Amino acid sequence: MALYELPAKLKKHSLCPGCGHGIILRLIAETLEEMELQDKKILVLGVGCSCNANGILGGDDFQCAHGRASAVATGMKLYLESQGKETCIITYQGDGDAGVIGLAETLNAAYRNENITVFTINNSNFAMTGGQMSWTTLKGQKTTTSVHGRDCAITGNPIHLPEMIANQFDVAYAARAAVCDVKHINQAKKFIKKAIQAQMDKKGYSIVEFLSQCPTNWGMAPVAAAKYVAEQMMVEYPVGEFKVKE
Ligand SMILES: Cc1ncc(C[n+]2csc(CCOP(=O)(O)OP(=O)(O)O)c2C)c(N)n1
Ligand code: SF4
Repeated sequence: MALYELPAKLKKHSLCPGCGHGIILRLIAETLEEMELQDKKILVLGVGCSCNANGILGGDDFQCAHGRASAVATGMKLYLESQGKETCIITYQGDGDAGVIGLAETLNAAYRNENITVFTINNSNFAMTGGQMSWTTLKGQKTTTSVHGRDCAITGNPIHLPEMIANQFDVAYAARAAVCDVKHINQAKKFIKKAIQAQMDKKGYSIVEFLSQCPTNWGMAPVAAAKYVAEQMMVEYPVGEFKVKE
């Protein structure tokens, strides 16, 4: 059965209209189906709006404490492989989860080139808790904890996670995608496939960061939020591949 034809009870979520999470999850579902990995995938979930992924792709999911998905995924991968089970282990985390509270776990897994895939969703804020400033918040961007706009002289500068990992560690794959229009959605799907393929080829750690619209916390309609990704976020966060191990 196609992943996106799962019974209605598995499709329930509480994502806001126009949220990028839904597009990204759809792309992951399609890719897993095309690669015939539905029975091998385990989704390791962070805490945040990303929790909406719980149950909607079918198969096994594991909900972690906030930020700990890379550590949990590492343990799972090593144990299940030691038992002779081929797995496709994917973390699905917000930028706050993977790049702030869980940064140590994320970097340690990348440093060791663990054979897992990390998908992290950059919506430039801590969305689920009400839109607070994150390390990914743009310079000058208003959030509930930077009401006059982010002042980087006080807060430090936005973090560029996939570039940092590609530059520092001997990982298999690192990229950034966006889901604001058809062209970038198609590109995002290609990056998802390459990241998962790297794991299945046992090349090691792969990460894709997705620039993702959050209309609710940005106080924008969905179309304006998609435009904000293309015109503001992509200036700070260029999309593309930063590391592809042959
Ligand atoms: C240890 C811990 N600290 C703080 C929280 C509160 N908390 C829940 S979700 C969240 C923000 C999540 O933001 P992000 O990871 O960017 O995901 P998003 O909601 O934006 O998708 C926070 C701080 C928590 N659940 N556990
Ligand atoms: S608050 Fe933002 S990230 Fe969370 S579901 Fe709504 S639009 Fe999506």
